[in-house]
Amino acid sequence: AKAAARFVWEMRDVIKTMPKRQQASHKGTYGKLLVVGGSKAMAGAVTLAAKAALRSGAGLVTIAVPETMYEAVANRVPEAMCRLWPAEGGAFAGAADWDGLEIDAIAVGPGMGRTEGVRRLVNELVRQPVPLVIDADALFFWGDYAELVRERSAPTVITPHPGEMARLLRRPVSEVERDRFGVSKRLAMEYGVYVVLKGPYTIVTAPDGSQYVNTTGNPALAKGGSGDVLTGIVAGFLLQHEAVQPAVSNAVFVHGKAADWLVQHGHSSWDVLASDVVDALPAVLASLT
Ligand code: NPW
Ligand code: AMP
Ligand code: MG
Repeated sequence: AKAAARFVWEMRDVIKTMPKRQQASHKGTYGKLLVVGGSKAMAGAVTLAAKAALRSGAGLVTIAVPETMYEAVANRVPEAMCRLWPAEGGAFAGAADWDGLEIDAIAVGPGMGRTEGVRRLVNELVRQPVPLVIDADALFFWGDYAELVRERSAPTVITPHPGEMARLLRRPVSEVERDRFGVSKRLAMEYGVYVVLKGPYTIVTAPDGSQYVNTTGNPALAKGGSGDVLTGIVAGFLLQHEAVQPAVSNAVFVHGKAADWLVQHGHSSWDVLASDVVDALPAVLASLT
């Protein structure tokens, strides 16, 4: 068997691959992102993801949420535009809802819940010919659409934590944690996806099986909302990078680095909130220019 190509993705790799913002550019240059998620019980996740994407340089962000959340979301992220998707088992009225919407990438999952409506919506979004980040509750329906993912020609990135990875593979968490490299690689190669297996030393695996280990981040991130922020950064970077693996690895690096910066600047690893991680992105990104 061929030796596994494994790398540590370091600061110098990030600096080398971060795309510079061009003088001759406008918001469209940096991509139009659709962030799909949200439910009554989890209103924050989708706004965290959208804010993180905007803070990461996305040019235009549209948040798609169920109708019941429209006010909350629209008021919380004034920079983002807003669309609706029918929730709680309602039929998916895709064409009508996305009328006139131009998108360059989609991030789906944060705070979505696991209703029948979500299942249908996710299956619909997987068919869109743009780069796609699948996270959180959208991963719950993996079995439904995995074959569709295999046939996608635009890049697909999935961002499971070990619990989500275990559910997706129908294996115990202990088995995932015992062989983080192996399970990531098999999944990435089988479905042609970029796999971000989260946790300390997050592993990014490309569809060719090459693997990139992240060294930033700390237990301050072990709090609700952290993953939702990562999803936004990944999507934001995907829009701006030429190549997918550096986009994803840079996102994971910057996300962890923001948490590291916080504990070095007046925060403890107890108090950090996911919103603080978003708020620390400016300091981290400024250090990369
Ligand atoms: P446990 O509890 O540790 O024993 P789920 P989720 C297990 C939204 N959120 N890391 C774990 O076992 C998300 O966006 C909304 C993590 C448990 O059995 C999703 O839409 C927020 N878990 C939704 O909540 C803030 C691990 O996996 C299961 C693990 C559900 O997402 C919070 C958890 O996975 C949240 O982000 C590990 N290393 N190892 C908001 N403010 O709106 C084992 N597990 O059931 O998919 O739940 O991650 O909370
Ligand atoms: P989620 O479980 O989806 O909210 O994602 C959690 C995020 O926080 C992932 O990016 C994890 O890699 C990160 N994270 C959680 N716990 C730790 C930890 N102890 N050390 C480093 N990163 C962590
Ligand atoms: Mg999560």
